[in-house]
Amino acid sequence: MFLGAALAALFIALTAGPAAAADFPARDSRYHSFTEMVAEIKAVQAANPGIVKLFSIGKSYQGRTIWAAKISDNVATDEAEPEFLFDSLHHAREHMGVEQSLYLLNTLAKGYGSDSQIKELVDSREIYIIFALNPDGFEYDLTCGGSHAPYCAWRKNRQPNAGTSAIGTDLNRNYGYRWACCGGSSGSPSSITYRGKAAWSAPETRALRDFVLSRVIGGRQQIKSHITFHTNGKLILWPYGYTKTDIPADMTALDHAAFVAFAKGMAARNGYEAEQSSDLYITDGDQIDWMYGTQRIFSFTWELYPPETSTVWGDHYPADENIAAQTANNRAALVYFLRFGWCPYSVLGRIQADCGPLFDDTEINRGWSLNPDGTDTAVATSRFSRGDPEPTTQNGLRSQPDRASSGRYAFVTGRLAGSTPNTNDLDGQTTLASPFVQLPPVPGRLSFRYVYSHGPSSASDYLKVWIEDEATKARTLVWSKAGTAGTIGASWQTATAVLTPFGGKRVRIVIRAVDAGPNSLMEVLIDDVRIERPPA
Ligand code: BZS
Ligand code: CA
Ligand code: ZN
Ligand code: CA
Ligand code: CA
Repeated sequence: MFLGAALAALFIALTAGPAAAADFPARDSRYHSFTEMVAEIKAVQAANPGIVKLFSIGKSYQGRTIWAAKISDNVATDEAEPEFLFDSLHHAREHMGVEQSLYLLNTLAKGYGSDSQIKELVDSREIYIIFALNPDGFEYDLTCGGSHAPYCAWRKNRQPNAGTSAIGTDLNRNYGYRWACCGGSSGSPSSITYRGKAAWSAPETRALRDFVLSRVIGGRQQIKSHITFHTNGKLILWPYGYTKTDIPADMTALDHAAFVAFAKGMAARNGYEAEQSSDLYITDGDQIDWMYGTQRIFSFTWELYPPETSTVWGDHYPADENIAAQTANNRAALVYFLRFGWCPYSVLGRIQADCGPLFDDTEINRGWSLNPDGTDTAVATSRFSRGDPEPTTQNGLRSQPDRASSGRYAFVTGRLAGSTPNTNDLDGQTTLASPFVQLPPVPGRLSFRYVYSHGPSSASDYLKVWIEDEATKARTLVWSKAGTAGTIGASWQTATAVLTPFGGKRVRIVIRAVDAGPNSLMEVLIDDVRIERPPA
């Protein structure tokens, strides 16, 4: 009996891990199986240890490793370089994506010693590739019988679902941004677009999420641009998938313009078609919606070769003779993406204004601190908060605008509508501080958008902006505006200040509003804070 129990335990130990490796049939042997993929990336690392470092972002449901590589100079060190993310194989049957990721790895690693453009990209950026987000599906897809054996045309992961024999979650419907919102996924476990029982119910999406969140440093997301490789249709898709609206409230007009221009720039280089992802069909809980919606990463889905065919087999199993030409066809578009993706606003010709050391449209939390000195006297409801300003009118005059300067959010005092003291009105002092930012030797200007409205006031009311030197803690006043006797209505204005005295320093921006004078309504809003690049 003990022996029986021990044998049973041994049997469980031996069978609990991933099943034996599956492979492509001889006619498609140029495709990499999961095992061959792992061997290939290990060989590339071994041949290029100075610039390629493999790591794992976590495990699949069945316990397989989700492999990733970092490619950069000084690869073991986290340098202050813009970061890029690529991933492939959310969907098991989309094997060309793995080939595209391996092509990219090889292009960067092999080109480093011989191609000056590749060397420059690798030296100045930190590039991450996640090769197969869905390794369980990868293996399973090569294990079916029937007329297309060994292919299964499997899409989802291999996670069981309670109360049914139907297996798997569509990983590209399981992300936690507007999950299940809009009819772009299925609640039925037997569907190929089953979204899972909750957002992030799949270990594979959690692993990707946790890796991306680990790249938020000092409140700022280091990954600037991202491509997820899918098949098929030869398309470049930008967010959102959840809505057909071109510029919904959770996208700024500027970001939309950058998405369109950047996608078209890539498409011009590989002959794909660029469009909003919902132009294909509505999806919810998909990856790029989460990447942009919560992280403001310029995130694209590439639908690789082949073009749309009439069958699932034609769509997903092009002969392996196509791999070399079709992955190489994307070289120029990938180089372009790596060149401009550190700041896609540069594609719009906005490099000076929008690609400096700091650009914050306040649509997500980018690491500002409230009350940094602990000296603020305004109560919580009256202080600055980041949110959607509610319109307020007092004595026929608009005191708080109903719109942020960009997108839907701004920093706003007493955010809610109304003029109740200490609730909607600022009373006392409230202070915001940006994260610390390294300025170049010759910095561009500080610019920001603001509203400063008030009833009859005096110079003891003010809005002031300082630059604080991290090393000395010294604060220098660079801009200020004081209250006046008249009544001033709300309108968005642009302010600028010269930063040349702070060249080469690590600094932060400190913004303070004080309502200490006559007890009348005072409102302050701040949006679109930029430390620009100097004019070229
Ligand atoms: C695919 C198609 C893909 C999907 C399309 C899509 C991706 C739409 C991202 C929107 C956003 O499976 O390759 O259905 O996931
Ligand atoms: Ca580096
Ligand atoms: Zn896909
Ligand atoms: Ca804004
Ligand atoms: Ca207010």
